[in-house]
Amino acid sequence: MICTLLAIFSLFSKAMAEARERTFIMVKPDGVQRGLVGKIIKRFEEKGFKLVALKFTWPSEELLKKHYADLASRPFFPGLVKYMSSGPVVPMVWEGLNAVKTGRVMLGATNPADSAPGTIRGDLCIQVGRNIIHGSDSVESAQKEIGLWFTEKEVIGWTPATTTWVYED
Ligand code: DAT
Ligand code: MG
Repeated sequence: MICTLLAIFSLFSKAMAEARERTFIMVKPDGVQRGLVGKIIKRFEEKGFKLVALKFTWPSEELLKKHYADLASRPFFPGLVKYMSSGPVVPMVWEGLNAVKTGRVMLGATNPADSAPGTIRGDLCIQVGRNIIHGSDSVESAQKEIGLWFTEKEVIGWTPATTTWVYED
């Protein structure tokens, strides 16, 4: 009996944890300059994901070098850091079931020339060096990126009134 209850509880808490997956999404300087912030936020809101953190900030080269540390040896790295630090950006954290993977699908391929129509990059940009949006590529990188851009207090846990209309019981 206790075992059954524990099993049900663990399945329930696993489902809850999955629904609370978080991804780091950022409108890049070209997205901000081109007035696409509202349009991009709207896509994530309309999907049903929950906004848990957002800011408007002009990032330092130091922060961007940490954010893109994995790409430090790539030939495009200096240009990437220069572009990303060229103006304000809008970093955000979105939460929901499969937020990381679905977020990447919503962004489209890294190079907009290969991004499917209907994706953010596929619809709104043309070149890889001006691809308007960043999204975490794994749950681990999301955790690292959220920690780089936000303090714990800046990430807000809350329950939208729509939750039971977005998720099955
Ligand atoms: P993504 O942003 O889809 O996760 P990534 O992590 O491989 O792609 O690269 C980070 C960013 O670096 C990418 O959004 C745009 C830039 N970039 C990647 N490959 C590039 C290339 N071949 N030339 C110029 N910029 C590139
Ligand atoms: Mg990446």
